Formats: sequence, structure tokens, C-alpha cells
Amino acid sequence: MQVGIVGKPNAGKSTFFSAATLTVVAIANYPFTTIKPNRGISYLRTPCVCRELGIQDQPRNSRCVDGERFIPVELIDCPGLVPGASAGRGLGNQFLDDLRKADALIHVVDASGTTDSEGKPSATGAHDPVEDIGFLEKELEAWTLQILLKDWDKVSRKTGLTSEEAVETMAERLSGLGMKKFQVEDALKLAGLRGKPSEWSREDLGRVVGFLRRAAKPMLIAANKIDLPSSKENVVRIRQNGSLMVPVSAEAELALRRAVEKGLISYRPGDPDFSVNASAKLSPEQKAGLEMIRKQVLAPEGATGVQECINSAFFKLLDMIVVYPVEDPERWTDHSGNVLPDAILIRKGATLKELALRIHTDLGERMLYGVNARNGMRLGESYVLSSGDIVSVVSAS
Ligand SMILES: Nc1nc2c(ncn2[C@@H]2O[C@H](COP(=O)(O)OP(=O)(O)OP(=O)(O)O)[C@@H](O)[C@H]2O)c(=O)[nH]1
Ligand SMILES: [Mg+2]
Repeated sequence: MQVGIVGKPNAGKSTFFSAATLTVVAIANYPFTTIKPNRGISYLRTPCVCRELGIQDQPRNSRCVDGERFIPVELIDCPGLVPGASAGRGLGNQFLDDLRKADALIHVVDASGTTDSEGKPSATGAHDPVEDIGFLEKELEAWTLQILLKDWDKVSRKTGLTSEEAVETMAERLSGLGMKKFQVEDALKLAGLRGKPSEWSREDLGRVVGFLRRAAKPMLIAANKIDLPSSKENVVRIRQNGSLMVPVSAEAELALRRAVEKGLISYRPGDPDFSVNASAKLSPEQKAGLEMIRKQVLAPEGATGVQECINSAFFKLLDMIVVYPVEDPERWTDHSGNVLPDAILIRKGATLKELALRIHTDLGERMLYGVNARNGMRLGESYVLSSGDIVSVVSAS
């Protein structure tokens, strides 16, 4: 599963990415600093079941810090997109290609209003960030429509396409964008399209693409730069816009994570505060910088927002849950004796069989039954997993 970080130039996408992945990337106050996408690993944060069970775990595929499980996920930092990108403006539509594999998007908006719609620095608060919200959806949808409509008139008329065949053709064309056949079917239903595909208008297909985009590339807004005073009132208005929104200070998160790396403070991503380590010798500048973050971001907002964006992308946009597969259901261990070794992200509604197939095709295919390690009860392969389940799969050897 991959999450794309998108938005206009200079909004703070690379700062967000760098803070979330602790990867050093180019960050600068001018548009198009990033020209090739950056990829990196960040972590989802969830309360670990070890805390609830009062046991010490030995994570293998993830990390556990004081009862909080951090599960690796992939992030893509994209180059900036400007209005008209689908028609070649800015760095053009080749960069929309970077989003093909993304399952969800975090749209970084400069909530301070200090950059215009193309990311050029402007007088404080002069630009209305609410204007930056809708354009990205439009560009993504225009780009999808272009792919969908290539020779569409010819294809739909000449071959006397049926609506079933149209679904196949559309799904084939859009598969490279990570859009699935069932999503095409759902979108056609939502748009109320039936009958002859040759009679569907461009507007009809535009509506289909709108539904498809929402299903295949769901998006949340990271209202960034909340440490700047001009953001306060804008954040209230962005929230009124109705989209899922998280107030963020990517710069504050980056500073905190760097201070952790230097051993200066104790802070876990997503925490509401930090503490200065007893051994740390802070310079007056460092002290002032950290206090500023506490006063302007952590105290009023409760967190920097970066972790919440990543969590929301997986838990809210993609509707995923975390489960803990083990080999020994009595000891909650893998074959080497590691307690609660793995935390796996899986779609809500997934069955035990799907989990077994995810762990290993062979395990899924040879599965006999499962065991709920919390109570020793047997589970069938169609058992629907719940968040926090600890399960083992028994297979024919
Ligand atoms: N005050 C403040 N400034 C920020 C924040 N996040 C990023 N910036 C600044 O915004 C400018 C742009 O940051 P980048 O991360 O390079 O922005 P980008 O969206 O990746 O830009 P492009 O790669 O050009 O599209 C830099 O000067 C950052 O220091 C923030 O949370 N608060
Ligand atoms: Mg960048």
C-alpha cells in the first residue's frame, strides 16, 4: 500500500515527507524544488495489543515503543502540481503518472496563504488556500478522463459496444492507474449510466471518473504551516469545506524528529508533547526553537499532525485494520519464540483466509482452520477479522 503526497509547489510536501520518513530530500522556498518523486518508508502508529495484555513483545516486521506499534508504510513525495497540469502546465502531466500506484493521497495545502496558486511566495496571507483545495481533484479527473476517452467515440460506435464490454474496456484502460473493474462498475451505477455506451456523453463519463477517483484515489487534506499565525483563520475555513482535514506543521515535526536523532529530546511521532533529555546540552537557539514548537503547535493543536495524516490515510481513507498473526496461539509467538512478532495491515472485512494468503500463498492454500489466540477458539476460513485480533493459521503439512 502506498500513499502519495501531493499538492501545489512550495506547500511543504517534501518537508512533510522528510519528517515522516526521516529521509534527507531537497526543501526550499521556491516552486518545483522536487522534480522527481521521492519514495520512503514511514510508520503508522497504533496502540499495541502488548499493552492491553501486559506482556513484553519482540516485534519483527514493525517496532513497538512503550506500547505503541509503528508499522511500516510507503510514502511518495511528488513534484508540485499546478492548475492546468493535466494539459501540460507546470511540470506537465507526466508527473500525474507518479500517482498511478498510490492507493490514497495526502493533499498538502499551504494553509498560511503565503504562496500563490503556483507556489510563488506572496505577501503574508494574501492568497486564499481554500482556492487550492479543489484543483487537484479536477486535474486528476481531467487526466483520468483523457486516458479513458482516447479514441472513445470510435471504439464505442464502431464495435457497437455493450455496457458489459464497456466496463471491460474502461477497466482495462484505467488499470494502470490502479483502478479496478468493480470500481468502474460501482462508478457507472452511481452515475446512473446504463444502455448504449455510444450514447453516453462526455459529461456522463466525467461524472463516472469523479466517482472512480474518489474510490481509487481517496484524499485527505493536510492543512500545513499551522505554526504561522495567518493559518489559524484559514484552517477554520478549510475545515468548513467539508473534506477530511488535519492541521499540520511539517516543519515542527521535522525539527522534533531531528532533535530525537541527536539525542536531545524524547518524542514519539504523534505525541502531544516532548521532554528534553537529562543528558542534552541545548544551545539557547535550540531551546527557543523547541519552546516555540510547544507553544505554537503542540499546545494549541495537540500534535504536529503528520502522524495523524498517515494514520487517517490508512484507517479512514483506506479503511484498514491491524491484526497480529502468530504461529503458537498459546504463547503468541512465531517459530523462533518472538512474542507478537508481526502487525499486519489489512482491509476491514478481510477474512482469515485472505490473511493466510497474505502471509504466504502456501499457507493460505493449505489452510485447515484458524485459532483465536485470545481465547483458544477455533475459527473458520471465512471468519471476518477484527482490529487487534491475534490469530494463528493451522495448515496441512
Ligand atoms: N512555517 C512553515 N514552513 C514550512 C512548513 N513546511 C514547509 N515549510 C516551508 O515551505 C517551503 C517549501 O517546502 P517544501 O517541502 O520544499 O515544499 P514542496 O511542496 O515539496 O515544494 P515543491 O517540491 O517545489 O513542489 C520551505 O521553505 C519549507 O521550509 C511548515 O510546517 N511551516
Ligand atoms: Mg518538494
